[in-house]
Amino acid sequence: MRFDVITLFPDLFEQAASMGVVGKAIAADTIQLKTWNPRDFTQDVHRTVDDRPFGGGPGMVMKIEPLQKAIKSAVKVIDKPTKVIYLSPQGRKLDQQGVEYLAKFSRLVLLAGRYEGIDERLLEADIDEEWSIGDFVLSGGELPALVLIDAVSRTLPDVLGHKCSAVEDSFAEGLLDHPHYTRPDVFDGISVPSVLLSGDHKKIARWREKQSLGKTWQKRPDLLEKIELNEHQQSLLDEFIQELNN
Ligand code: 4GX
Repeated sequence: MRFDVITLFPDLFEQAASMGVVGKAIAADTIQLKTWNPRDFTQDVHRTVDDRPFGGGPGMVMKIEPLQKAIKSAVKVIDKPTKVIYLSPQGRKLDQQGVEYLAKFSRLVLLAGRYEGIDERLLEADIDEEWSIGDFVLSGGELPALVLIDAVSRTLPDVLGHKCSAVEDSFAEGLLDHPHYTRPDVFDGISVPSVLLSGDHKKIARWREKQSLGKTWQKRPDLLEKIELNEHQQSLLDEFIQELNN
């Protein structure tokens, strides 16, 4: 999977994308990341990328020409199924389902905007899809672009080992993860649930699934409304709720 990011802050991406799971995937060439600075596509001595809004008002708007040149240059480097994406609060809200949809493209071009936004004509002419990472306002699209890259990369077959795919499955099912513990087995007088020390892997898997259902029911009941629990899951959840009342 290849990401091309249009950004005034390429350094931010070099930094963030060198770390952790995404960094390793780039090192292994499972994903490729390239940045394109609209400033490099300007003609004037000041390398101007923003201008005052028509109609007046505070703030600046990103100029159309440097952005369009940057997008077109990025798009044409390789001939692969590509989506050009603009990160903005007006976009479709990103969730794991959206992440999996985006992961199906072999290449994404991400436009990370600054200032008050981009010229609307660029949106109409060159943007395929608009996505938001949540209902709040940031000072730029760079962090949303990094969020998207991280979340999409994690779903790719070779990025996480098989070990982690079970964890992934729990999210794919629309549930929260189960609780985690590590040593020491007693901390401040609080013990790790004994089942986790039992060595009985079937019992452990059952406990984790029950916790996953129970935590989702407690913390994010809205997620449960979106999915249909099977009979086994429903009885595990009933058991979780029953145990709370004991
Ligand atoms: N999820 N931002 C985009 C520029 C902007 C301003 C106004 C359109 C209209 C954001 C988010 C986000 C900050 C990125 C403003 N674009 N992006 N930027 N939330 O807040 O994706």
